[in-house]
Amino acid sequence: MSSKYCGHLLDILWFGHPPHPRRATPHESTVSRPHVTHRAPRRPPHPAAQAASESNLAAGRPATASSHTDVYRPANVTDGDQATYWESAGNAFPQWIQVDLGATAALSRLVLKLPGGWPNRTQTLAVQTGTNGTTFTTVVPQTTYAVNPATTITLPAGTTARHVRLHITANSGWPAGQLSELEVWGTAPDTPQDGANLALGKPMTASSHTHTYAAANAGDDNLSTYWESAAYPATLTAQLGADATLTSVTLKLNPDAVWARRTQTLTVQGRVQGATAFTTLVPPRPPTPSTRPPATASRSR
Ligand SMILES: [Ca+2]
Repeated sequence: MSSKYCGHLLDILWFGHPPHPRRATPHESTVSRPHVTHRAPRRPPHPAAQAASESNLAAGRPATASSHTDVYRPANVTDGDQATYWESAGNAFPQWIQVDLGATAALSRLVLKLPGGWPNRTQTLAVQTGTNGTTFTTVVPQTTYAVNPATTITLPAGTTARHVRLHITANSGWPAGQLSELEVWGTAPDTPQDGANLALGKPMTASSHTHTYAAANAGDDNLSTYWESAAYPATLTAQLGADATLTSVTLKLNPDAVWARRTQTLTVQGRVQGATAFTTLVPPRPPTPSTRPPATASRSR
C-alpha cells in the first residue's frame, strides 16, 4: 500500500473465494533439511470475533533481504504461512531481512516464527528500524533468541518506523539466517492523508450474503465483521449519497493470522446520481491497493 494513497472509500470485507495459500516449493537437496508439511487452509472463524486496534502491519508487505537461497525468498516471511520460510546464503554472516510497512506506524513488538517441528535453534540478531529503507537505527541490540518455533521481541516504548530490519549474526541450527514469518505488531495510521472514507456508515447493499455476513459489515469500520456472498458473480455496493471525486478504494480483510492469504478478482464500477447503469472504473485485476485515477461517482461497487 502506498503511503501516498488518498482517502479510502470502502472497507470491503469480501470473502467467498477459496483460499490459495502460497508457499515455496522446497528444493531438491542432498543436505539434510527440516521437513515442511503441507498445512490445509483454514476457514476463518464464524463469526470472526477479534477486533484489534493493533495488527500485524507486515502481513502481505514487501520484504527484502541481503541474500536468499534457492526458493527460500524474502517474501516468504510476510505471506502469513509458517510453513514457508526465508533462508539466506549459507556460511556468510551477517545477513539481514527487512519489511516495508508502507507507512510510518507506532510499533510495539515483533513476532519471529520458524516452521513448526524444526529442531530447536537460536538466532542472534539486532532489530533496526528506519523511515526511508536505507538508513537504519538499532532499537534492540544484538541478542540471542530461541525461536522454537516462535519468539516475541518487545520494542522500546515510542518506537515508530516504516521499515523494520533484522540484522542476523548467528544461527545455532543452520549456518544461515532463517525465518518463516516476521510479524510487526503496531497501530496503523488510520487517517487518510487527504480525503475521507466516503463509504463509512453509508448504506451498503449486496447481490447476496450468507448467514449473518451482511453487506453492512463492509462499511462499519470494524475489521472483525465481514460480508460474504452466496454465489458468483457477487456485487457489493456502497451508496455514497452524493456525487464525489474519488481517488481510491481500499479493501480489507481481518488481518488476524487465522485468515489465510488469498486473492480475489473483481471490478470496480461506479455511477453518478441519475444514471441508470454502472460503468467500469477499474477492470478486473487482483485487489492490490494502489493509486487509482480520479473518478466521479455517487455509488461504487
Ligand atoms: Ca511464511
